[in-house]
Amino acid sequence: RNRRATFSIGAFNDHASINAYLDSLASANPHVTVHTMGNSYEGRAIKYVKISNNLGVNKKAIYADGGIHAREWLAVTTVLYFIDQIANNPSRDRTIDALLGKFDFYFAPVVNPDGYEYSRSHDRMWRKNRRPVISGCNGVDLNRNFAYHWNPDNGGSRNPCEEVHAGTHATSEIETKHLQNFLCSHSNLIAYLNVHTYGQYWIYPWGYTPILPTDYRDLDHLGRSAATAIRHTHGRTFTVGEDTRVLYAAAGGADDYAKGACGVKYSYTVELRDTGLHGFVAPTSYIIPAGEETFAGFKAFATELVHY
Ligand code: ING
Ligand code: ZN
Repeated sequence: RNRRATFSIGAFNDHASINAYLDSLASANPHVTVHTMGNSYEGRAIKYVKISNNLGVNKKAIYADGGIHAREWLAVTTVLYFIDQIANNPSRDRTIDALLGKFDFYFAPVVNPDGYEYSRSHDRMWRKNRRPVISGCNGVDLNRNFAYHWNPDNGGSRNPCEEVHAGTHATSEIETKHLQNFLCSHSNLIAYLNVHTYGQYWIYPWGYTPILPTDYRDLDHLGRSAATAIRHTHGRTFTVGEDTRVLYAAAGGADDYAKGACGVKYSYTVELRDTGLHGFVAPTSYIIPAGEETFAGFKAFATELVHY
């Protein structure tokens, strides 16, 4: 049976189909390799792809991931859209060829696969991973569990029954550990997008403090390049600024860790469409336009990044 038959770029696919798609892409395309960060608590492989034209040495790399929060399905489809565009370049876009001359790309569409599958099969609004923490309450909010200024009392919770439970200590979760290892072990990473829904924001550290990073002007400038390109695609407005200032304070997030602990300079949290009409429950009709606008933002961002 052709396993790819169950996967569609315009649908919300299950985790097994997504992993099978990544494998099939890698076997069909010499520019794509598939790797595993490690397994989730329930034993699912957290896969990522590397897309490279295999030319040049010591290229800088850009990494994006989705699905850190279980219910944010549009983040998963959007990262898959990026993978399809860069690996297959279906519209023969010269910008993509140019970017592959400058960067290597890494993408992990589902970094919380246990939560994602639970959201698909049991509770559409699930956010956390699925590890049993205490009797009757499962899950840690992975985006409160990272080991940079981790603090459950700053935008998280010590209560395992709450949606933003930060864990009993930093990096208590295996999924966090794999992601931290990935981020800090790829020393050529210059940019990271931690993709979420919803709200239409392109925001940067810090999440743990309202004090701006010393290089915030650089992050702001590149975020604005992305937001402008997004607006020119389907007219949506994305707000650019610091996590704490434009959204809310939250310690232990992936963007803070990538920048603060691993030195990934251009680290962002991207909140996709919309602004609340459908919220987390994005309709299937959003998948392609959200992919188009966010990828336009991504291309503008990466093109500008070449000059930095
Ligand atoms: N939003 C992010 C969250 O984890 C965020 C926003 C990230 C705020 C990092 C501060 C720091 O709450 C969603 N939708 O999950
Ligand atoms: Zn989220």
